Amino acid sequence: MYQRAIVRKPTANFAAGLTTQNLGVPSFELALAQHAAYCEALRACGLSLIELEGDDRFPDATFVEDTAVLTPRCAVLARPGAPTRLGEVESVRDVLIHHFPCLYAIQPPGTLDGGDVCQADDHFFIGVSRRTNREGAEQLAEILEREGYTYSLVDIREKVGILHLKSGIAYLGEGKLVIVPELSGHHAFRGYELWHVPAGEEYAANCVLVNGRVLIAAGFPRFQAMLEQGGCEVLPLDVSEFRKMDGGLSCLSLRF
Ligand code: CIR
Repeated sequence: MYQRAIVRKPTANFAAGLTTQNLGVPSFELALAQHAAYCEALRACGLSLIELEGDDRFPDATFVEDTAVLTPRCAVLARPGAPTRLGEVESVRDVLIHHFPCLYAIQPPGTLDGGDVCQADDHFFIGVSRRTNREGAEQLAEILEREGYTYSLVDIREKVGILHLKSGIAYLGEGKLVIVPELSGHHAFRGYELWHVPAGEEYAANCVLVNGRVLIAAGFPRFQAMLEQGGCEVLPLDVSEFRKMDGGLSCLSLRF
C-alpha cells in the first residue's frame, strides 16, 4: 500500500516545457484544475501528499515521476536525460532524504528518467529510451540487483511515439500488464498476462494502480470498459493539458 505521494503543481510557464505533441498550447488554468483533481484522487486513495513548490526555472517539473525511482527498499535519484530537467532533482532529493535511509543516485554519464522504470512486484522493467541511456539503465539495474530485485532492459529507442517506457506499459498487479501493441512482442513481457490497449487509445496505457484503484486518463471508453470488465475499480481523470506536454498520469506523482 502506498502512504504518500510527492506532487508539484504546474507553473505559469508550463507551456514552455518540452513536447513532441501537436495538440496545441495547454491552458495553465485548466492544467491547475486538472492537477488539483489528480491530487484529490490520490487523497481519495488514502495518500497524504507532499507538495513541492513550483519553480519556473523548470517548466517540466510538474512531471515529478521522472526525477526518482522509489521502491520499498530504497530510492534512486534519477538524472533526467533532457538537460533542461536536470535541476529538478535537487528539491526532490531534499524531500527523499527524510523518508529513505537508503538513497542512491544515478551518476554521469548515466541518464535516467523515472518514467522509464516500471515496477512489477520484485521485478523492474527499465526502458532504454531517448532520455535514459544504457549507462543510466545499467546503473539502476545494478542498484536494484544489490537490493534483491530482478530487472530486464527494454530498448524503446526505435519505437515511434513512446517517449518513456511507461508511456506504453503499466503494471496492475498479479501478473497483469497493460501494454500497447508496439511493445507486446518484446521477450521481457513473456509470462505476463497482457492487457492490450485498444488501437487508437494508446495514450491510456499510462495508467496507475494506487491502493486498489486504477487511475486512468478520461476519454478512452474502450480501455476503461476493458479494465472494468477485468474487475478493476477505475478512476478516470482528465489530463488533457498534461498530454499536450507529453505527460501522462503516472508522471504527475512519485508514490511510496
Ligand atoms: C518531458 O518531455 O520531459 C515532459 N514534457 C513530459 C514528461 C512526461 N513524463 C513521463 O512520461 N514520465
